[in-house]
Amino acid sequence: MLKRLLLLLIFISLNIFAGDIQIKDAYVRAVPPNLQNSASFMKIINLSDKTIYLQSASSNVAKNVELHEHTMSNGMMKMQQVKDIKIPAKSSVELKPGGLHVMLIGLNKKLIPDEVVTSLTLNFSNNTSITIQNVPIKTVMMGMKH
Ligand SMILES: [Cu+2]
Repeated sequence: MLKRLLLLLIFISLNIFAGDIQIKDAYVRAVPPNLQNSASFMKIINLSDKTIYLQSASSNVAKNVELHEHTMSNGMMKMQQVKDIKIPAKSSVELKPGGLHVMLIGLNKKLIPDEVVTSLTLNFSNNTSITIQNVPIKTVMMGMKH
């Protein structure tokens, strides 16, 4: 098993630095209490000169966390799991409603606007794990269909 460098960082000013990776403006979508799933969005910046992949994620608010993308097929928005999310060298990727997202499946906490998800961990291919604490929960109007 690969040894992962676990970095616990306090979420100050919505920006997190962990060596080669910067996470910006992370948030989780608020959902009505009857919904089992939600998603998290953010901007991931790769400051290094090597390609880095986001490979998996986990959170204390969901049983399973998957990496997903949305695609259009026959005019319908469809969602599917992806193996990883590529962040090219010296570049960034935006996870946003209607696009790539971190899918939270089997919620064990109500996701109420203006509250926070206390912990969301992202595992990257360069053996770095970043735990974002106190991720804000926000109302997102678009892309509710899952
Ligand atoms: Cu999804």
